[in-house]
Amino acid sequence: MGVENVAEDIRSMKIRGAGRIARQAAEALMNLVDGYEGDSLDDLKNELEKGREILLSSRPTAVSLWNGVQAVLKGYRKASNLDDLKDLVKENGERFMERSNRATEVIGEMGARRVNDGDRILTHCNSSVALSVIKTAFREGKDIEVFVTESRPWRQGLITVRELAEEGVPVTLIVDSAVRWIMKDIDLVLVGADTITSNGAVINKIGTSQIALVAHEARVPFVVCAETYKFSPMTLTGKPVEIEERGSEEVAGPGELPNTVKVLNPVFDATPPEYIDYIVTEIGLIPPSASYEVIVRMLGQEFLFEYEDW
Ligand code: RUB
Repeated sequence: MGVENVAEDIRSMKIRGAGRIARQAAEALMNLVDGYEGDSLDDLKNELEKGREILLSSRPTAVSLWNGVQAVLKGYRKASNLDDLKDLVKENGERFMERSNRATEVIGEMGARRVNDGDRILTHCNSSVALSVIKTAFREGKDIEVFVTESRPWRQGLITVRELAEEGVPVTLIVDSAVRWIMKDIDLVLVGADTITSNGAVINKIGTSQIALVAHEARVPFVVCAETYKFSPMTLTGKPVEIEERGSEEVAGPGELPNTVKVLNPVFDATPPEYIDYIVTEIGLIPPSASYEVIVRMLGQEFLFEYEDW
């Protein structure tokens, strides 16, 4: 798929979830160089720059998109001929895809070590990385049961319950407001992340922070499952994470409300580090306070300063 189509599908939520968004954007840039039939190095560089901007403007919150795009374009400005530029983008892209897929697997394996036989797990929305942990634990023969929030307004919880039911995992759907009611029966909360800031706050689907608060109150471990490209280099430089607000029609249909009623539809929220027990990454289980280290070591300052929009 081309850049414009991928950006449109991300905007309209056909492509969703922070990891998928990043991988599809990476693929779109690889396709762009693959399909380029011109013979101008500068022209292809301009196309890549335009593609980058179009992709980055599709959704504002998940830093995985920014990190994925940067990983594919790393060093492209220095390419001195067309073939080198095409090879560089393809190699970078393949490396990123491999890293992303492998990270999901590794996090599944490491996270599953902390899942005990008999655990009742609560998850929110639809995170492929949190699901990797759950599925790995189940495939290892652990007797687990999963409770999934509906996740209004898009109801991504329905995708999660279907996916788990297909695996044979015992799964129950609950409405978002039932979280505190169910928490007394839960042993472990597992969620994904769209962005993790340099101070260890986790930005994920709206409602995540309420779940963290309730888990904290009930002394239930609250665990985030996220690849290192969900950590935000920009937060090191003081840039706040933009919380996406989507249209009112996602919350209430036409004619359902008097026209004096306003609707607010923020789709992500921030969970403070003090409510997070640990973050499972592909480089290990880390406390939220290690986020600064992850950003500096894994993403690097040079990488960051290659672009103006950090
Ligand atoms: C999805 C969501 C997911 C994270 C992590 O929100 O909040 O928990 O993106 O997903 P949306 P993953 O449906 O609005 O994109 O672990 O798959 O990267």
